[in-house]
Amino acid sequence: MTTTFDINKIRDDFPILKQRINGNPLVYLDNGATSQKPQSVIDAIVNYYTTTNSNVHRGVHTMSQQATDGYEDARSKIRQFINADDDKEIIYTRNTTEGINLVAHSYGRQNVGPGDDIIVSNMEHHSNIVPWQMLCEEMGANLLVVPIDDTGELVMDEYEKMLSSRSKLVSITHVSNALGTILPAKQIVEMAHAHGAPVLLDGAQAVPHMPVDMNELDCDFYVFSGHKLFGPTGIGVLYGKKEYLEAMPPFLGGGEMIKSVTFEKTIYNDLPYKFEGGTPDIAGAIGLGAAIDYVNNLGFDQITAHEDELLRYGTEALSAIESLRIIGTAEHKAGILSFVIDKAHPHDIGTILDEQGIAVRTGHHCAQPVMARFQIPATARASLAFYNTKEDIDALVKGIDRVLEVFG
Ligand code: C6P
Repeated sequence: MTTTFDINKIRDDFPILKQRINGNPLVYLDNGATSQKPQSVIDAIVNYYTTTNSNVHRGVHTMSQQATDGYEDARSKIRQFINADDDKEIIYTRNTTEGINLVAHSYGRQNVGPGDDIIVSNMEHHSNIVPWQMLCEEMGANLLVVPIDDTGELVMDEYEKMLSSRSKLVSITHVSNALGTILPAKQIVEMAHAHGAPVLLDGAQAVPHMPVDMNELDCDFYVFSGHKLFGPTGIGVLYGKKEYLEAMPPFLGGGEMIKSVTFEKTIYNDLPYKFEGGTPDIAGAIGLGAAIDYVNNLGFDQITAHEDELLRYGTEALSAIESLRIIGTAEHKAGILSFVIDKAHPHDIGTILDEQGIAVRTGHHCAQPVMARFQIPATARASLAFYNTKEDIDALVKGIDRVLEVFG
């Protein structure tokens, strides 16, 4: 069942949005960094700690079983949310970063050798660069970087040229956090598969904005963070195709990821627990499940329609400001408006906006190679969520007017 898209009612579900910051109503446009949480997510976490808190998969007592049920129900919700085939393919992690590191450490060390290639793009977050650099250094492999054009699109011809029998993994973002570009993920996967290379998609900035479907994309790994999807911090997801996960060695050794231990030999647990060593973030998983319920209830038809309209409105408004330049003008974009202004450093833009209660992110957005590509030190970035409004964009434009008054 999908509810009607009543923006005032939706905003009422997010208590933090009622705050005043520096004497002004909060205008929260930093959703790319982390999103706000609806009351239902906060309640799910409070309820868990108030009524159920126990360790999972360990006890026969009632609360332990209830905690296990909540934790595993959330896994099923995640599986349905991304249309994966099996709960075993859903591994809980702390965040996107940990998911990528898990694959680099486990799949990478097992499959990548001297002279092999790992392919990333010029618009990756540092989380999708550094683990591969570390792996390549250790294994004597090469990190190949697909270039991007002036609008922030991937140069597909160059990508095609890089693929070969040496390609051991393609690891590319689904949506760029610094530019907003939505990449042609399905095509990227098909092209890699034609050369026998598996693909990891970094979905950190995709899952809050659009439906993602593992069967449709046919990627081999997909990673995202709960906190950008209106869930809590400290919980993330690695999806992996069963045949890959089955063949991969564990990442962290310890409790939960074993079937039996002697000093002579340890038998590892089945999926997904093989990759979930130690006590997990149970409350985080349950909170993420509640966030997915919330998003499902709104439905992506309504979410993407609303955000597309906001993006169009914001792009038009910012483009009308003469000394402002939008960085990232790809045809298909998620709700991200990165910009620079002549004479005003992004940090000063962010500070002046903050004085007016407007939260944006400024800096390199953990994507320094993107900044290098566009020969800029940083940008100011307004990133949208479904609870944003045209009034938020109007406030941003008014805030930028103030920046222009100061830096004229
Ligand atoms: N980007 C931003 O402000 P973690 O920190 O592990 O939850 O997510 C890392 C990450 C990976 N990939 C992409 C595309 C991302 O956008 C992020 C996080 C935030 O853009 C914080 S740096």
